[in-house]
Amino acid sequence: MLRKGGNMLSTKTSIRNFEFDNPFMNASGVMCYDRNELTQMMDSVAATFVTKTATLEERAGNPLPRYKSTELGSINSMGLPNMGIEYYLEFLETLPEDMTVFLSTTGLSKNEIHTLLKRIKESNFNGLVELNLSCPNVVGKPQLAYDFEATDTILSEVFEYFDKPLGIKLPPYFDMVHFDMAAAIFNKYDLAFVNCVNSIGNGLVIEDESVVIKPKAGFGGIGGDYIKPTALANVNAFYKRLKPSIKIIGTGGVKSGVDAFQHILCGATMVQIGTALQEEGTAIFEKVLTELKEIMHDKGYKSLDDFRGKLKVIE
Ligand code: HRO
Repeated sequence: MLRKGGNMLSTKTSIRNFEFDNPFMNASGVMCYDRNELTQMMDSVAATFVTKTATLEERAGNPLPRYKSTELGSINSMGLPNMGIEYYLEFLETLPEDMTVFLSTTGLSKNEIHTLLKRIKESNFNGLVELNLSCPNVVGKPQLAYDFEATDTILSEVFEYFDKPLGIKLPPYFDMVHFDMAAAIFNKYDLAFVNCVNSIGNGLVIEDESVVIKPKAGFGGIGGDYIKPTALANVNAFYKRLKPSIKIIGTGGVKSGVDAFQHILCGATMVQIGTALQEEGTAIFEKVLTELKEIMHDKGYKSLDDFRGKLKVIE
């Protein structure tokens, strides 16, 4: 238990000059579709939130059923349902000035990405932008960040004009060579953060001889317990390879203080919760924050810096 008086423990964390009381926020796609859900995020213990990935126009997304929870996590093929960029910009403009939030966005083409980022550049939005390069669920659209040449090209074009803090949402990588190649590209740019990881794309869950979601014959993005080891590996691989100015957001399989502690140990600056937030609602943030503080207290850590990136290896 935490003692009441004299408790000097801090869970503060920061990206660029933005400071957050704790590292917790939703993962884009969960509890962030509209004003109602974003307001629930604001009323929670989470330090900040990210919007659903916004496209230029509103989208209905894929046909239902398109999300299914399982014992070990979830599968989704939402297909980028969102209210459109103007809706989110309008909502974000109503927030108090001292509140820093994340706006997620992506285009269905290179041109759309540029149109969106130019619109955001000209807007009054003054938080952090998360460019989603890894949506696995739009039919006919590959995950951009698996194409290193295309990723390099788009980043080089974006950084010619975009001057607000920008990070990218990455798919999981599974090969050391790919960690090296991706990091070499990201290190060329003034990225504020990379977010590791999006769902593991194109998995298949089967029940009673059948797929469980309708789009793409049942193929969809996998989240939850299934993906924690992959998420931790990606957080740690990029923490070791990226220049220190590029922070890591850890996402994947977080449902307890231990999970969050492990993400931070691997190098995460912020920790996002997706599947567990979908299943348990915003009360998950209070639980996970309390558990994280208890772990820090038991280990004698007073700040996240005391253990961030300090994963031990076996000599
Ligand atoms: O909307 C989705 O289907 C979706 C997106 Cl954009 C994403 O980035 N990751 C995901 O698992 N689902």
